Parts: sequence; C-alpha cells; structure tokens
Amino acid sequence: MPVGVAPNIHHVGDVDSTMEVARAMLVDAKGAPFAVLAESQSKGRGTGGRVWTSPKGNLYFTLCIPETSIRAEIVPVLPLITGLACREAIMSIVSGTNFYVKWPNDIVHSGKKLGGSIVESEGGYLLVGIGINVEVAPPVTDNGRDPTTVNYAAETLGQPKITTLQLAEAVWKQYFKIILDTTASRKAVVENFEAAMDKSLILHRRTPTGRDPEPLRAVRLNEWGHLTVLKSDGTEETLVAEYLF
Ligand code: BT5
Repeated sequence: MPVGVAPNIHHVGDVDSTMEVARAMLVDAKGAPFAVLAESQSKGRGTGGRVWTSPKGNLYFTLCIPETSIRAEIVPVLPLITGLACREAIMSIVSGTNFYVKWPNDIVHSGKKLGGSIVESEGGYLLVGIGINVEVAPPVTDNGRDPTTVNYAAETLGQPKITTLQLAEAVWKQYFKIILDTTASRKAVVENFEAAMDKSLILHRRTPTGRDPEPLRAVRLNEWGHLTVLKSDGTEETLVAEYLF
C-alpha cells in the first residue's frame, strides 16, 4: 500500500470560485500539492459554463496536483478518478452502500445529485474542482437532476452529520490513495467506475435549452471511459463528450 501525502488545505471564506483562488496560488506552491477549501462561492462553476450554486454549508474544494505526480496513463480518466475518490471519501465517513457515481462527473444518492467535479490544467498542475452538498441542497432551476445532501443521506442511514472539513480531508486521502497506487491502471479505474455506477438511473442528454426528452440508460464503459447508452429504440450509442442530466 503506498504511503499517502499529508493534507495541505488552505481554508478561505466566501470567494468567487475556488478554481480562481487556487490558480492565484500556483506559483507560490512551487510544485507541491495543495488544496483550497471555501465556505461559499459567488461564481461557482460547473462544466460547459454552467453554474454551481454554492451557499454556505457545503464543500467547495479545489485539489491542485503537480502533473508530474500523475502517471500519463491515467490522466485521460481523471474525471472518473475524481468521482471514485469522492464516493470513497463519503463512504469512509458515512457507511452505507447506496452512494454511486454517474458518468462522467457526478456523485448521486437515491437518484439525486450530491456533487460534481471539473478538471482543468495550468502551470504544471491539474486543478480538480469538487462541489459536494453536505448540508444544503440548493434549488436547481435549469431542468437538472434534483439535488440532495450528504447529511440527508447520513440521517436516513441513522448516522451522525459530517462536516465539510472531514469530507475535504477524506477526499484528499482517497485521491492520493488512487493516484499513488501503481496498480491503478486506466483499465482498473474504468472497471471500478463502471462497478460504482447506478445503472438504474434514467439519463437525458443536455441540450442548449434544457434536456432532451429521450430516456437513456448506462450500459457499459469502454477502455477510455466512454459511456455506451441504451436508447429508447433498443439501439446503443457510445458517448464521448456529451453531458447527461
Ligand atoms: C458539475 O458540473 O457538476 C461540476 C461542479 C463543480 C463545482 C466545484 S465547487 C469547487 C470548484 N469551484 C468551482 O467554481 N467549481 C468547482 P455540471 O455537471 O456541469 O453540473 C452543473 C449542473 O448541476 C447545473 O446546471 C445544475 O443543473 C446542477 N447544480 C448546480 N448547482 C448544484 C448543486 N449545488 N447541487 C446539485 N446540483 C447543482
């Protein structure tokens, strides 16, 4: 088992986005891993220019990892690694089996969205932005999947509430556990992600104005982590860069 990396987490209050705060800290970090944990965000972002609603009470975390510490083989599946690390982190604090990942970048519980992630790269670092609802499920106004929180899930499982700091430290630990594990090949990451998907979810393609009505179901991932879905006419299609609600 590889030795972990001690957490180096900078706590900040209300910020625009932890991605921008982290970017401004890259030069001073001198190639060491670090993370930014904010209380709230006024301009939290999702993928493709979407908004990440970020009230106080939830986890807003950007993990900055030097590119040299990640094997090239697993860089293409970093969004999948992120989902797996977040799921493992939640399950290391709240024991229960019904937390899942949803391709390509979401964490879900009981069919509702708990969190999501984005991966960017700058200045020799990979910046992994993670938002997980811990205490507050903000209203989702753009036809997105209904939101939920870790603490609601903990309560339904009869377990104590968790804190954002506990979760941030657990995400750090699980992330480094995966990327430092030399047996975690791209194939293994893809297989682990597929095993952690909730295949019963009804998925919908995003369109510029909302969601495509056609119901899709996840079938399998290929070796690059691309998702094959089952369409309503019984045929299959492999998605590369499409986003699903
Ligand atoms: C994501 O995008 O799920 C990635 C979210 C990443 C947020 C983190 S927070 C720390 C770091 N700093 C940032 O500025 N961002 C990262 P995507 O898959 O595109 O999902 C966005 C969609 O999720 C929105 O269009 C809404 O439908 C929905 N949504 C927005 N806020 C939500 C929330 N708090 N909980 C659940 N769903 C939400």
